[in-house]
Amino acid sequence: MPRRFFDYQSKIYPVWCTYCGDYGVLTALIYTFTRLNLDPSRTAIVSGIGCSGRLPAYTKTRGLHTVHGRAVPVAEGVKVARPDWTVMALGGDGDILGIGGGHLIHAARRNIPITTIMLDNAVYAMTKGQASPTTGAKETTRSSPYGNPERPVNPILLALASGATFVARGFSGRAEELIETLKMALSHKGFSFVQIFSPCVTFNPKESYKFFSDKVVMLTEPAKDRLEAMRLAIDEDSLYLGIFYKEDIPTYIENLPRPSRGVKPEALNGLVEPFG
Ligand SMILES: Cc1ncc(C[n+]2csc(CCOP(=O)(O)OP(=O)(O)O)c2C)c(N)n1
Ligand code: SF4
Repeated sequence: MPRRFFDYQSKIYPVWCTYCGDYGVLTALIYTFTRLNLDPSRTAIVSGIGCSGRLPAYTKTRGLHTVHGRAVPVAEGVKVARPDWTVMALGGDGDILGIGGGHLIHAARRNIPITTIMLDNAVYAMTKGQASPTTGAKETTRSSPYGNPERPVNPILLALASGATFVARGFSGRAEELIETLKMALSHKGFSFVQIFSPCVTFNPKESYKFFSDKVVMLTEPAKDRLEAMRLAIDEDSLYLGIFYKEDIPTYIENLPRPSRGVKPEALNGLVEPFG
């Protein structure tokens, strides 16, 4: 029997501020699960720490609220142990690009078959609004009252340069498009990365729903190649939504060597004395 919205929604009421963008992401994600009719017991959301990191508690899928910056490697472990599950790593821009930035690059280049969902509000919201890796240059935040001296990371460009085989962007204020994007990301056979603009109405009121609504442009199809996708990612006039790039190549799990009878001594190349 097809599953419904309430089959995926937990009874825990979110503690996010009223109008937080994360509500839109939660709702879109649950609709995505419904449309894909995913089995909640074979679906896992692994989160880091932050306002966004609370999301798994609000769903009935399997969930792990891990530590700051470690959603991606824990999700990789879950996927390797349970290759038949749909596994997501989910966190904020601080979590996925700051403390966890190294993990993103390596999961992408290895083509680990998980979906990384980054809820981007351009601040460290849970710790009360410090500048994060996606805070714009010169923007004022609680930790940069005279303007941010750093330049931001471009998450789409980083994911593309790291070799991600599915790279997309959504906006929590454009629910239908976000559901379609998440559906494609969760159906992708390799590593997928989705950046979602998710406004923090409390600590970053400037990047509001209106700010994004005025700037976003929906892509009609993915770019022909990685380079064209990179050009779209650096376009400063339009913030593109949808799938920037998609490529079907073997995943890390498919590429794992499977020796039929253990390691052959000659494969050790004299480095280690074979046992026995
Ligand atoms: C190792 C470690 N360093 C720092 C913290 C403090 N901390 C908790 S949440 C957070 C910021 C989260 O920001 P982000 O990942 O962008 O998520 P958001 O709250 O914006 O959703 C930080 C720095 C922590 N919990 N663990
Ligand atoms: S502080 Fe910002 S990100 Fe956190 S719940 Fe409130 S609006 Fe959402």
